[in-house]
Amino acid sequence: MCRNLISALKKPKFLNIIFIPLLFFSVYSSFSLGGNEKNHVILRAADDHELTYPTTQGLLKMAELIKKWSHGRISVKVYPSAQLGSERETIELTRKGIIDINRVNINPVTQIVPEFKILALPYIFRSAGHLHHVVDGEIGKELMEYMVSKGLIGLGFYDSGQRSFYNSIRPVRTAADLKGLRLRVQKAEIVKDMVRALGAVPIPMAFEEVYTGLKTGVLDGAENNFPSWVTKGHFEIARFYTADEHSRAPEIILFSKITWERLSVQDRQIIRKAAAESIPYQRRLWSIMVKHSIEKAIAAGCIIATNVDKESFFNAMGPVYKKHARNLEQLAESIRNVE
Ligand code: GTR
Repeated sequence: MCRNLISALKKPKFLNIIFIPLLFFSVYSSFSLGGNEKNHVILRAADDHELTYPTTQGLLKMAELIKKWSHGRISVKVYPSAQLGSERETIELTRKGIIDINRVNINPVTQIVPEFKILALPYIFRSAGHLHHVVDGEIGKELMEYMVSKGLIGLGFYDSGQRSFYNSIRPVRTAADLKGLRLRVQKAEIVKDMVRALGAVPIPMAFEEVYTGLKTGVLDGAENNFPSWVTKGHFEIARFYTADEHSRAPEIILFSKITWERLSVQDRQIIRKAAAESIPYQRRLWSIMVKHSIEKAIAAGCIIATNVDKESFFNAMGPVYKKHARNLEQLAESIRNVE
């Protein structure tokens, strides 16, 4: 396990010196059962955004409610800013029970639970309301079930708005304008294939490395929602944002199945309820953050193209649907039928 953990944490070496002992300490300090500490549970939660970002704030709200409802017996320590590793790595650490709670985007989850590709398909959702009805309803529940055999429990979906392209080279209005641009993608085949289908060059890279990639010119651009574009500083370099809104891939709160099975039924209920309560809270913060991010980018002189030929983007997605939605036709049909 030690070797796996070390290779999973591909962070600067000095950070490994800090975090590996910290993670091991945390594992052994959880579920301490002796003396006055009887039944005291400490859970570690990961997020790759900073503390003020709506997703991390959602986890903090969850932590607060868990503490309150367990009368201080369960503590959740939130590690923001990818301190416990980059997104793909933290998913593995969650499956291994080293991280207990993990807020991630569903795109990298598709590598482990292919059914989640249905939520990552370009232009599958008509609106934020449509997405909410799907993920908060029966389809969302069904999808969570596919995760259990992969060592993950899903506690709910947070908002992530719409992902669109941005770059430092030129304004982009149609799919053809993207041709040849080197664009960073998350570590997920479906996103890679989408960028390829648009005639651009996909470059898989951890979120934390994108700023440097843009700055050094290794990347011409990337794709993300307004808040990520702004909070990570990408807007300072990649100033042309194209509101093509190709994806509404939401965020998800994952819980480690290994940890889950060590908890009592009552504690599981507390955690589920706290996660559920944190969702409307996160979504409220999210809409405020989107508005502020757009204002900040405009004030900084960025160009946001809203008169985008979305049809040209959608029309290029045939190969993505053909490859990734092949076994998911029924699920796609059910999604289309949701109001
Ligand atoms: C953001 C998401 C992050 C991460 C990032 C990325 O929208 O909130 O967790 O997935 O995108 O592109 O890597």
